[in-house]
Amino acid sequence: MTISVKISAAALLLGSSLFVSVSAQAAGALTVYCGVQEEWCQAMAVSFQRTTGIQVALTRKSAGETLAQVRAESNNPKADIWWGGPGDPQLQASEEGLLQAYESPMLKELHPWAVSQFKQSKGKSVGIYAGALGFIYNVDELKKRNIAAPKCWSDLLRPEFKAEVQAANPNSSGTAYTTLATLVQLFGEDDGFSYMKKLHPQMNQYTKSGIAPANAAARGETLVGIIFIHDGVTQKINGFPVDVATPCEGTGYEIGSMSIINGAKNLDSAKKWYDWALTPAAQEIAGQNKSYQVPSNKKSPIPPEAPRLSDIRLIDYNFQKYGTADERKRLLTRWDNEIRAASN
Ligand code: S7P
Repeated sequence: MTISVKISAAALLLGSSLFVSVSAQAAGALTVYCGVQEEWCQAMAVSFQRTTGIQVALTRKSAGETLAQVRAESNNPKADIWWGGPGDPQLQASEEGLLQAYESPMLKELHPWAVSQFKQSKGKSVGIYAGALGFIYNVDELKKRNIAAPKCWSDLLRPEFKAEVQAANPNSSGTAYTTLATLVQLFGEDDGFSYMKKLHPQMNQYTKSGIAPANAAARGETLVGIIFIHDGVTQKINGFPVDVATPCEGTGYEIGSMSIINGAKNLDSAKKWYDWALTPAAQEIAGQNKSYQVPSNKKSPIPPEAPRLSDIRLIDYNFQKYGTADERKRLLTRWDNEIRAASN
C-alpha cells in the first residue's frame, strides 16, 4: 500500500487536518519503504514532515518483499529510505550493493546491538529497535476447549494444536525468516528442519506478513501465532483476549533496522530522516502508536509495556551468518523444498 502524507501549512499551524494524497512520490518528497505496523509508519511520516517540512511518500511492505523490490529497482531506485523490519534482509541488501553507507552522528547514542548491525553491514544499516520472537495465543478459545497454553516450541506439536498454529512465509516475512534461522540455530540445521516438518501439519496458514498471525489469534481465527511478542502485547492492549509466551527452549530476536538505498534521489532528506529516526523524540512515536519494541537510542525510554529482553531466554543469534545472501538463499530454498512443498 502506498500513500503520500502531506500536511498543509494551515494544518501545521493548527496541528490538525492531516490529509493523505494518492499521488505518491511527489517531486522532492522523501520515499520511505516502511517495515512496521501501518499506524506507526504513518505517525513517523507525519512527525518527520512536521519537524522538517519534507514530504514523505510511504509504502508498507514486509521485509522480504522490500528486499525484492529494492533489488528490482536497483537501476533506477524509487525509494530513499528502508525503515523498519528485521535486519537480516538489510544485511543481505548491503552485501548485494543495494544500500549506501552512512555514519550518523547519532551512532554514539545507540545500544551496542544497534551499532553491531551498523558494523556487520559495513556502515549500510543500523539498529532502530529490538524485539523477541515467541507465541501469541487466544486465551478464551484455549479455555473453551480446555487446552493448556503453549510454553515451549515442543508444545506446538501437541495433537490439539493440529491446524491451529499460524506463522508467516519466510520468503516474504522478516519475522518468519527470524523464526527459521532461530530454529536452525537452536536445534541444529537438520533437527530444526525435522521440527518444522512436524510443525507443518499444525499450521493453518503461512501468511505474507509477519504481523498477520497476531491479528488472527486476537480474533480467534487461529489458536496460536508465531510472532514478535510485542505485536501480541499490542493486541492485548487493544482489548483482545490474548496472551504471549516465549519458548522455554530459548528463542531468537530481531534487530529492527534502517538503511539508505544506494542511488537514493533525495540523499540529503534521507540523511535527515536517518539522524532524526535515531533520536529519542522519534523513537517515542513507537509506544505512542502501541508498538512495544526496545528502542535503540540509550536515552529513549523503553515503553513500560515492552517485553524486557533480559527476562527472556534468548539465543546468541548469529546475525552475521544468517544475514548473508548465500545463507538466506540456501535456507529459504531448503524451506521451499522441504516444508512449503509438503502443502502441494
Ligand atoms: O511493527 C511490528 C513488527 O513486528 O513488524 C515487523 C515484522 O517483522 C513484520 O514484518 P514482516 O512482515 O517482514 O515479518 C518487525 O520488525 C516489527 O517489530
